Amino acid sequence: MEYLLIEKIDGIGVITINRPDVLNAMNAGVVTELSTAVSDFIQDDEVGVIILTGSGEKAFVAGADIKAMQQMDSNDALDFGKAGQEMTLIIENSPKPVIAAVNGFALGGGCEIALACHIRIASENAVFGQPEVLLGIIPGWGGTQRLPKIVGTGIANELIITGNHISADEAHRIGLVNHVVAQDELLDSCKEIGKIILKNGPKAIAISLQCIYESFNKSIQDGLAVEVDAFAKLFSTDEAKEGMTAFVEKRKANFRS
Ligand code: CO8
Repeated sequence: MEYLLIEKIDGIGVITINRPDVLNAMNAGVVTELSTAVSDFIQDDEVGVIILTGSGEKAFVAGADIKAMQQMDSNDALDFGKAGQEMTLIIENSPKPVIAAVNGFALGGGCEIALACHIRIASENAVFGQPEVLLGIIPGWGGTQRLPKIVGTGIANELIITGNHISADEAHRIGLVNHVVAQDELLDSCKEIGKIILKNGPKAIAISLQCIYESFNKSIQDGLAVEVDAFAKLFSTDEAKEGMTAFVEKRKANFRS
């Protein structure tokens, strides 16, 4: 990979977007590589949790590459927009939880990548924003869709039409990030959460995420129907037998051996 660093440690796959000279801005090559890297970890039996971060201490991702976009016409922008949206869907639909370790600027497309992740942890110096309107464009990788679902329409409206940056603490206050930690503890904090997740049943994790995302826009009745169907199906898995038997036998469940 030209733009990514890839690492596997104890069941956790770490993807680092590595263009520090341009604050990890995303050109078409980075989009393709990130889609491939997440897909590869989804297929990899040795990986149960994925962490996504940026290289250096300044940026997670400062957005789509503005110098590359400056050269684009509407057709190019459609292709670039669709490729980026597909990348966010690969992340969001991953059956293995994807944790965003936001280590600095998460602006524009960078914020949108974080929005597609299942859990967002920020370092104290992280900065979030959707500043596309300052460039005369709008978010194109899901910002208008996912941000209101996470923080509510009023706050999303303000962030998107002012283009204002917000601090990690403000992002935490509005529910955009789960936790804020010191920068030098960021990756370890994400790994700690990953280790907790790895103790749990992989099918139960995947199906939980599927129920949450599939039901988001359904009525409560339709959402409950999706949930109860998935709940019942899990009872025929070895995983559910092992989990409940382990509890009854007063031992720890072993899901991944
Ligand atoms: N694209 C390209 N280069 C960038 C980007 C970017 N998004 N962000 C920073 N860089 C480059 C700078 O040009 C600079 O390069 P150089 O040293 O060659 O001049 C280098 O990174 C360092 O940046 P700064 O000197 O500007 O660093 P500062 O600390 O002064 O400022 C900021 C940091 C505030 C992050 C500032 O760089 C900035 O505002 N960057 C742009 C942020 C932005 O607007 N992001 C949104 C982009 S639009 C987008 O993401 C749309 C996503 C959907 C795409 C849909 C496709 C159709």
